[in-house]
Amino acid sequence: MLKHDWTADSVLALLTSPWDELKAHAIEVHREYADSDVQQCELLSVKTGGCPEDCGYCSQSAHYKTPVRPEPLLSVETVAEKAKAAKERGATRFCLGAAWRDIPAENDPRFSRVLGMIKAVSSEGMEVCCTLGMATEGQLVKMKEAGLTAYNHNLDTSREFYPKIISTRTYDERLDTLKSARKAGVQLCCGGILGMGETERDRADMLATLGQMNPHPESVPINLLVPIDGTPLEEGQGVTFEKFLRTVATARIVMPKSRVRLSAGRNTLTAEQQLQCFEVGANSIFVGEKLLTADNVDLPDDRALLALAAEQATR
Ligand code: SAM
Ligand code: DTB
Ligand code: SF4
Repeated sequence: MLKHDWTADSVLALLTSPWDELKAHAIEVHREYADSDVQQCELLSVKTGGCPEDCGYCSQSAHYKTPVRPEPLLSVETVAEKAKAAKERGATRFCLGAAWRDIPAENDPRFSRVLGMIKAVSSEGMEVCCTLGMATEGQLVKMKEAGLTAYNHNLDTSREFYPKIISTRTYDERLDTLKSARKAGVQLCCGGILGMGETERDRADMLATLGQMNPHPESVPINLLVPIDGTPLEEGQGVTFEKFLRTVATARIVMPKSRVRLSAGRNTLTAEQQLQCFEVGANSIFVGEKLLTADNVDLPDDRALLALAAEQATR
């Protein structure tokens, strides 16, 4: 059943319930409501580095000295080529990311170029997702007209923990962009990061905030912190696999129909661990050698993994 009255307490109760119960509940919801295939998405950084925001985990923030070198906005042609190659590799969704605080104004040539990129990806017959920072309803309407499927804008963590990670924008600004995307008729892709030193309650609070959205975000990326040299989170607090798996299972129960996506940090999990995630509710991954700036999983490994996942789903 789809519910939108989740509280941090009710989600925390699920998250900390005995594993056998949580697992059985998540599998039941997954079988009844969720798509059983594993969606393959590919990412492309269309504008890298030099970002004015101070997100404490990010390789692209201009506030920290990280190994990433800034690169200007890619051309529409380059994006079209990369999208075509991703499709040939089996991806059905292509996500464009930019290290911007907000999208350039509608009369800025860079905005027109972004619209060109969206049209190019959409004409390949792939779902198009963008993650370009804060956006207004007007911009999102234009992007929707160009073929945008979804806008990614993560809550990252709980409202309480958020200011310990980011100081240059507020949780409410995040929620405003998400509301604008909904009003523009664009699907939401919204999730967070585990392993930043947050508590179990922070994770429950974030899932409750997502679960209160009506409708729920169509997709929910669950990232494991990729520690980046030079950032405040370079040491990385980490999270145990057990807690990660519990979060995936709980996300499935809270948002029965959403795509729950294993996102950054998947290369730190074994194939066996990823299959456990698929069993309790994950049904999407990022494929391809790179995420935005960090390494991802090698293609042959993912081909083998997806074959095992398909076999597991028929059992
Ligand atoms: N600048 C845009 C924004 O912040 O909305 C879009 C790009 S940003 C890189 C997209 C998301 O990637 C972040 O919200 C965060 O959840 C995730 N992310 C970024 N760096 C990460 C890292 N080192 N480890 C895990 N997730 C990360
Ligand atoms: C999301 O939640 N994870 C993706 C996507 N949305 C844009 C990005 C992960 C970025 C990982 C770090 C990097 O590549 O720099
Ligand atoms: Fe900029 Fe996005 Fe990185 Fe934050 S997460 S520093 S907004 S690119």
